[in-house]
Formats: sequence, C-alpha cells, structure tokens
Amino acid sequence: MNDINSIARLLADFISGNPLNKVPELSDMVIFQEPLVGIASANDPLFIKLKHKEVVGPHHMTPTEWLPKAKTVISYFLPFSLRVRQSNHANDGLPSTEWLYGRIEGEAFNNAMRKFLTEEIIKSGGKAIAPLHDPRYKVTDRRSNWSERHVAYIAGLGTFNLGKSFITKKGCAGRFGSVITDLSLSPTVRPYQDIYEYCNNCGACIKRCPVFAISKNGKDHSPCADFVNAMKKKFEPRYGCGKCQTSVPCETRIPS
Ligand code: B12
Repeated sequence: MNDINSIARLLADFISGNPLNKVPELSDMVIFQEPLVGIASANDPLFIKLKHKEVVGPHHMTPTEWLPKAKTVISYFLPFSLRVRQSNHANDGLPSTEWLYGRIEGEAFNNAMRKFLTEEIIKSGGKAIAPLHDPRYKVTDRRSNWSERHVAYIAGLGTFNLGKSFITKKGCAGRFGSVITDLSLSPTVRPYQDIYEYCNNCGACIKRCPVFAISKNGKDHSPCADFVNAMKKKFEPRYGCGKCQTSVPCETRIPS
C-alpha cells in the first residue's frame, strides 16, 4: 500500500461483488460504481485555510489534529450507478426510491469502505482513522469539522459548482469518504486553480431544485436543509433529494 494505484486497486476489489453494495428489496440494485481516489499531503497549507470562517470555520480540524504524525489523507468518490441516477431524473420534486436507498444504504456501504481502508492500513503497519467514525466528529450549523468535499478538493478530485455540489471527473452524483494515515504517499497534483473551475455555470441545477435554493448567485443551504428534513418525515427511515445532482450536465462528468 505505497501508492495511489495500490489504494485504488484495494478499493476496487472491495466494491466488486460486495453484497453491501446491493439492495435486495430493489432486485439487487447496485448502488455505486468503482471509486475515484485522490491523495493529499496532511501538511498541505489548504487544510489551515479551511479554518477560515468564509471557507468552513475554525472548528474544522487539520489532519494532524485528528491523528498526530499524520502524513497523508486518502479521499475517494463513489459514483452512483446508472439506476440510482436515472431513477432520480423525474421532475416531480421528490427523491426516487432508488436515490433514498442510495443515501441511506449507500452511506452504510461508504462507512464499510472507510472502515475497510482504515483496517487495511493498520494491518500493513500504519496508523489510520476515518474522521467520520471518530467520536470527535460533529456538525455545527451545517458545517462539519471534517468536510469530505473540501478534503476532496485538496486531494485533487475536483471542484465545487454553482449549487455547491462537488464535481469530479466522474461527475457529482455520488458520495465521498476519506481516511487519514501516517503512511507516506505522493499527493495527487491538483489540475485546477479555482474552487468553481469545473462548473460551466449552465444553470441546469437552478431549474432542478424543488425549493429554489439555487440561483445564479449560488446556493442557500437553508431551504435545501428544510426540504431534506421534510423528506425525512415523508420517507422515514430514509431521506435525501439529489435533484441538483441528476439530469444535469455534471451528473457523470466535468461539463464542457
Ligand atoms: C451539513 C451537510 C448538508 C447540509 C449543508 C450542505 C452543504 N453543501 O454544506 C444540507 C442539509 C443542506 C445538505 C444537503 C445535501 N447533501 Co449534504 N452534507 C452535509 C455534510 C454533513 C457537511 C457539509 C459541510 O460541512 N459543509 C460546510 C460548508 C462550509 O460547505 P459549503 O458552504 O458548500 O462550502 C463553500 C465554501 O467553503 C466555499 N469556499 C470559499 N472559500 C473557499 C476556499 C477553498 C480552498 C475551498 C475548498 C472552498 C471555499 O466553497 C464552498 C462551495 O461554495 C456533508 C458530509 C461531510 N462531512 O462532508 C454532506 C454532503 C456535503 N452532502 C452530500 C449530499 C449528496 C447532499 C444532498 C444531495 C442530499 C442527498 N444526499 O440527497 C443535498 C444537496 C447537496 C448540496 N449541493 O449542497 C454529499 C455531497 C456530494 C457532492 N457531490 O457534492 C456530502 C459530501 C456527503 C457525502 N459523504 O458524500 N448537506
């Protein structure tokens, strides 16, 4: 486990045929495709920048605050399968059943992947933690102390868009995870300069949002959060929306 390719292979083997990546209630629907992997140096100065109030906030912890002697952060993106994505194309203002399972059962799979990667690193003699599994992890006023998308940005996986989704070369419809380790791995070179570089400002996500949370000036998280909470009441124990990440040019790729 000494370079990005060996990590990518390990995660690809983990997902391949994994029963947790299937939903028996939906005729064994596959949730995710193979992940994309990016590597950041734990000492990248951008981790300090995340503490600025206009970025995430002072409570956002650096890799070495999570794990003393941390050297590397491994970030990955799990793209949703065709079935999860296409089912959510309807313009009915409601998340599809498949998307709801992708949010809940999908995050359970993501948790299994975080745990697997952590354990494999420990088995190989390194130290590792997944911040989302650490008792110190918390979300305050919709701002977490470990933001998976900001970490993915530092690890070279992509940039934000107008609707504040995160676009990778496999698009934005999917979920992110990360693990911090004391193993030394070469960081991925970021092929971008600006935090919105992969967004072409087409505005398709503006029209997709059921509660008009997105405008040409950006996104207001409040109506989005209220809507996601309303979906929780309606579809308990599942919830979600994802309309801004489906049926848009950045669903599965960097838009031209
Ligand atoms: C709280 C939360 C929410 C809140 C707030 C959303 C948000 N975007 O922050 C609510 C309830 C609204 C929400 C909604 C949804 N969520 Co949510 N949510 C989170 C959570 C738990 C924390 C997010 C956080 O800390 N935000 C911090 C704030 C500061 O982020 P921000 O405002 O977008 O940041 C801006 C500034 O930082 C600015 N900026 C200014 N200066 C600088 C400088 C630098 C260097 C950088 C990098 C940025 C920057 O750029 C950013 C974009 O404008 C994460 C999981 C995690 N721990 O990461 C998931 C997460 C963001 N959610 C996710 C998803 C999928 C959703 C939903 C689609 C619901 C669903 N599952 O069906 C919707 C819509 C997502 C969207 N477009 O915003 C995914 C994102 C996938 C993606 N491709 O982007 C995540 C990462 C979960 C995961 N594990 O994959 N979510």
